[in-house]
Amino acid sequence: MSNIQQTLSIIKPDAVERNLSEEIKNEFRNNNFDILKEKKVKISKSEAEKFYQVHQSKPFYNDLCEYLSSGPIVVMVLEKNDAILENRKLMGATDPIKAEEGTLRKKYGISIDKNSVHGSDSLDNAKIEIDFFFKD
Ligand code: IDP
Ligand code: MG
Repeated sequence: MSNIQQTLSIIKPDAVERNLSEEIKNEFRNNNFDILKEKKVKISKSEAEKFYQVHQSKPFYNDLCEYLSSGPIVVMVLEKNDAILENRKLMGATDPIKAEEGTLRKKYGISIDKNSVHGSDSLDNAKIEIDFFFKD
């Protein structure tokens, strides 16, 4: 049964800085994701704090927000059948050391914080995150 979804993807500062954006976008295309929207932005620390507010009680919250606001990022709306789960599979585990062979985080991630990509984890969060970056 068809279950077309949209999910928010972010190419994080470590990957943009290493000029991996085009290569990573091609990974999505090769895996049959349609890139419906995309933009390169640099967000402020307070915007990062809002984006990651679900993590505000975590010990790494401050570093995480510093990091996401440290340089340009590429944000995209990806569409595919089961896009949310399919993107999480393509990304691999949060920690690149634990990510499976062939996943984006295994290929491009440097460390658990510099793990190159973000992807929404649920339908509700995908809507919230897409609105966060693309609501006019
Ligand atoms: P996810 O990106 O795989 O969904 P989350 O648990 O939602 O992982 O965490 C959000 C981001 O916070 C991760 O992508 C990673 O960059 C960072 N992070 C998660 N756990 C840790 C940690 O234990 N130390 C440092 N950074 C972490
Ligand atoms: Mg997450």
